[in-house]
Amino acid sequence: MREIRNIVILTGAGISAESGVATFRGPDGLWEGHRVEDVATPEAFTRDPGLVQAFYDARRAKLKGVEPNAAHRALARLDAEWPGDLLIVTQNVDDLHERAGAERVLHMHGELRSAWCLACDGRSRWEAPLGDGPACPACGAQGRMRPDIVWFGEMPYEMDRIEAALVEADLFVSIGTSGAVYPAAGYVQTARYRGAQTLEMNLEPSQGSYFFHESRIGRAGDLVPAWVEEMLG
Ligand code: BV8
Repeated sequence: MREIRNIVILTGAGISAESGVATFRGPDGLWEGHRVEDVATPEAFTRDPGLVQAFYDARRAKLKGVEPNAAHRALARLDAEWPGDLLIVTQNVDDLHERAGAERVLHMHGELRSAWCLACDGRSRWEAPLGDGPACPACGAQGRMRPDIVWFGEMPYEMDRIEAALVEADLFVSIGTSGAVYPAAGYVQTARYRGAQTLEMNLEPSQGSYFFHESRIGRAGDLVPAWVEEMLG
């Protein structure tokens, strides 16, 4: 087994579950009776912008009431102390990795705390609701802001940067994701094909469990700090 220098960590909703953030496909996975696939699409936004804005306004507001958990804090410690390359690629749109202190974080599906103006294409840090059609801080256009979130059918952010990190990875770790959504669910295969060791930590085997050399089943709050201890010990 080659020496581990470069690490890519993919995180999903399961890493934020113990912070009280709802996952997508578990028992708490519906929002007001809607499946994510039905509201997280450009078509839904065109058809019923008020519903989609309300979905994201509610989740953005909830961010103020949740805190990073032990798994976020452990990854932040690894980020700070790991001597080689490290990249946390998160599917999550919350800010809990950053609030735990992690710096090398890439939000491939966007962020709740960012708004995207369709008039000027500008992105702005955003805390308030978008449903009441606020003006864009950059261009002043009224009611043209959408959540800066990658919806189904839209291109995830920074795909080239992610692919480059996967190609160089000696270790690929997947934490708290069901492996249901592409292209993220295919990253383990890319990394493994290039010779990386692959580890998944999840409450249950993910849909891609077969592709991992090792699978640790349990809560991220327990498994991730123990794993970071192993890596830094
Ligand atoms: C795209 C933002 C074209 C919204 C989201 C085949 C190939 C390529 C694409 C497709 C394909 N087939 C279908 C597609 C299209 C589609 C797709 O994958 N559909 C699925 C439903 C089949 N993909 C897309 O549209 C993507 N774009 O393909 O563009 C393209 C393709 C390739 C190259 C270039 C261009 C865009 C997908 C992004 C959609 N947006 N989010 C929002 O957040 O509101 S996806 C949404 O699902 C979230 O981002 C979420 O992060 C993501 C994945 O869900 P998970 O994070 O895994 O959460 P989930 O609830 O499913 O699982 C949680 C897990 O945690 C569970 O396993 C549970 O057991 C575990 N857990 C729970 N508690 C704990 C725990 N684990 C540990 N500890 C705990 N305490």
